[in-house]
Amino acid sequence: MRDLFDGDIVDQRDVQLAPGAMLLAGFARPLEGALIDAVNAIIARAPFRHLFTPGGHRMSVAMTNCGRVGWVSDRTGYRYDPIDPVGGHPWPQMPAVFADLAARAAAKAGFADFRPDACLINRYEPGAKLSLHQDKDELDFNAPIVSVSLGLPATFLFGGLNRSDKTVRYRLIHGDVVAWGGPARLAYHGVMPLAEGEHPLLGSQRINLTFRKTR
Ligand code: MD3
Ligand code: FE
Repeated sequence: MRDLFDGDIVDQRDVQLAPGAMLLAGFARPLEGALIDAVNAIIARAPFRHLFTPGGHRMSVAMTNCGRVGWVSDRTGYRYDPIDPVGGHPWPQMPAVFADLAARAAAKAGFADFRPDACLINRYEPGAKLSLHQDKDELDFNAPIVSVSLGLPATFLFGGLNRSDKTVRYRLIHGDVVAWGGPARLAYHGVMPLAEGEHPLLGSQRINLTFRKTR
């Protein structure tokens, strides 16, 4: 992330949540239709599924992926896998609209040349949550993770480098994009149980895209 120079225009919907964590509020809004169409094409071939943790717990968030590899969890552990274990075939390709959005958002947040090779797609229905965790299954922690929120709003928890560090809560709404890099890259984070609601485009759900460079 670079410092500002004299003459730079500052978008006031861009907010640094923490060092390395830049919220681009509403950045994905202009693409909402194309993004939802792309998600629907992906889930026709790689449906949402509830993964099990290595500890044997069924996750309340349903997941799928697109890109060269996808994040999977089962009794043997977590990994990035080129094959969707449900269908036994490669994950759907990452649509250009996804890759372009992720790269533009990362650049705007100060992370040049972000080329993700995986996109994990999370679906929250009311009550679904994601417990506090770190994203550390990727090999390159120099690259940021870019997240895109669609549908119902969520309360996101952002902590520190230790699980016991205090957490701050942020509301993430439809169209919000966040780039998480630098000192934020290995911060603990999670999502509070999704509240009931009805979104005009997505109904009673929240969909979150996370773009990752895994190697
Ligand atoms: C901060 N997803 O998929 S997105 C995940 O809303 C995940 O579905 C949440 O955590 C969701 O792993 C949060 C925001 C996010 C994503 C990755 C991060 C925040 C992050 C990685 C490091 C630090
Ligand atoms: Fe995460």
